[in-house]
Amino acid sequence: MRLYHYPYSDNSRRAVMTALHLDVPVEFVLVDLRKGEQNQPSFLDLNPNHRVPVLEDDGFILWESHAIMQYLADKTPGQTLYPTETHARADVNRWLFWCGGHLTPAVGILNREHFIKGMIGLGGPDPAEVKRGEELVCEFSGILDKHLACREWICGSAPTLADLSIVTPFTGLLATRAPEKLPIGMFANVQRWLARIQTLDTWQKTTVTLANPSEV
Ligand SMILES: N[C@@H](CCC(=O)N[C@@H](CS)C(=O)NCC(=O)O)C(=O)O
Repeated sequence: MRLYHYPYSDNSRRAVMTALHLDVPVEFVLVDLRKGEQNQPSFLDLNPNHRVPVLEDDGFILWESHAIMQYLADKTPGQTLYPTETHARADVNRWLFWCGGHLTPAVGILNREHFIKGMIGLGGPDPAEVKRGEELVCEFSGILDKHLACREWICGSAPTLADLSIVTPFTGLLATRAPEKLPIGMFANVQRWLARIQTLDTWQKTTVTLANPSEV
């Protein structure tokens, strides 16, 4: 199995963390987004969306980070990250969709305004967009904070794919380079949960790659 990724990509990181946590034998293939390698024809054959992560398993190609996480778990006998009981699995799925549909795009607005625009020569942050991004991040973080008031992990007493997914927008580019621009400091339960995630082996292994975020 091959997992195409970029170490500074939040979307890649959740797939990489899942592979490491499950101990799936995966060859990690770097796609350097700074060099535009995602736009090379050979990569576009794998993912016409020009995005990482992508998984290749014996000729089967899968893109979309959450689909990759689910696939890796389903291929791993005895795993506990992705429960098989119907309600428990639906609960995890709910948070994966929430992350992809709400939280990640909200943090994405702030990433774009504070970093990406500057990197690609589109000028400085637009205050109206920054305000919109901050409001959305606060709204969704508030929902998660309330949910975590009586839980150690998002779906109960043990980590699941939901935790490995949701942690990545909270700890990506913005949080690494300018934590003060990510308005989540006031959410105590989220902060405690983030501290808990940072004790996971898989977290530590993938954090090494964020050692020099100025190179992103
Ligand atoms: N919904 C996709 C999003 C993937 C995505 O946006 N990846 C970014 C890096 S975080 C990327 O590869 N961007 C390169 C580009 O847009 O050219 C997923 O969850 O896998």
